[in-house]
Amino acid sequence: MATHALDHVRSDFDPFDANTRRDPYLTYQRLRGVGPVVRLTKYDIWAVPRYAEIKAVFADHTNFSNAGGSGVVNYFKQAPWRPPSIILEVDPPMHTRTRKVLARVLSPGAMRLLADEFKRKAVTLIDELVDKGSFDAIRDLAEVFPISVFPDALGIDQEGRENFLTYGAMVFAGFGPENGYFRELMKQAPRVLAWIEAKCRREALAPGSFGAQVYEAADAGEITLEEAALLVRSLLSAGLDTTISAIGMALYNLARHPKQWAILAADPTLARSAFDETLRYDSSAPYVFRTTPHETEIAGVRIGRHEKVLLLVASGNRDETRWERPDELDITRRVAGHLGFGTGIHGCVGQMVSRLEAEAVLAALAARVASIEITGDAIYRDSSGLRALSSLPVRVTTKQERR
Ligand code: OVM
Repeated sequence: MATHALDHVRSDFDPFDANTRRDPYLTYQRLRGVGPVVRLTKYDIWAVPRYAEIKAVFADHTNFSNAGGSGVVNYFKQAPWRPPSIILEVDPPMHTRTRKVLARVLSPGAMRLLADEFKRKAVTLIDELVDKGSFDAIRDLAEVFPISVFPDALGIDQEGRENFLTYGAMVFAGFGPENGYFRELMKQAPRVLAWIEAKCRREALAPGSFGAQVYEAADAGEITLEEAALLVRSLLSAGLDTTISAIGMALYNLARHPKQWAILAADPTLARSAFDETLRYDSSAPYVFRTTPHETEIAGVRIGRHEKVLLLVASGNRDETRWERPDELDITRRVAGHLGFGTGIHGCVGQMVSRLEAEAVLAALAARVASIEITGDAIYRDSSGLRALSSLPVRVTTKQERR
């Protein structure tokens, strides 16, 4: 074999470029083909495209830290745009303490208390839309349903709820390089950050809500009052834009695959696994970073200290060595083990809320709708941190019409 000066492969692939993001899967496939870790020359970062190494890095928080920031900005070298998250952007032992609090607030028992309300609200909204026949699956559904349930569960009042969305957009745009989209959003920062701070205060949170329960953990001495406010901020950061994007992408991918929709319509109890399969097939949170606190290695390739490592989750979810027919959407497959919520100690703590919301929407729609026709352009949102649509015009045919 020839000897190479480099023990790794380089690529000029730009994961944050708007055009690349529209259809990244062929590029992901090529990256998986060239090596377990690839140097992305445009940003001087490492990218990990295969399932096995992504999973291994997720499992190794000592060599791959979250304290360096979950986006492209390297907090070991550069100041973050906001005080770091005390659950996402920290390592153990701090993380162990804060995670325990949110894991309890968002536990299966908490989900059982919300399930009926989520289902009832989904049926009401879906009935309205299905009666119209034509609607925008993003603006009228994916963006409407989470806003109708999550802020209430969190415990904030009606005032200024639109700021919730703008803040989520800032957080996820802040994952990528500082671009025009991020700068434009940040013009609203003074107003939005003041609103966020106000909504994280104890007085702003309804009794019994997720937010109030975080403060109860402070009363019990598990966390400080300052930490309680920051954990509520995490719920405000990660609780809405994420589910909107995921539900939107689920609707888009099911609409694009009429046979899969027909399977779901025939058996709406498949809604939950259908949602997970869409998260595998077309992950709405397509990547996340780790940062090396010291020199380490990935699959034998030396990685220096304070390097950013981009985990291409959406690529691992299409890895042909892990999945049969990876490029096929198949809502009946065994999809457990997909990386769409991450995995390991930082695996999405709110994933059960997300599944509850998506299941409510998809099951209600599948109960009434025999087929979905896309009637206009699917428009992608210009966020570099999330894969999401801003518009998807559809027309639905009900089971009654079909008969
Ligand atoms: C947080 C946070 C923000 C964005 C995403 C996220 C995916 C967490 O502030 O804790 O998880």
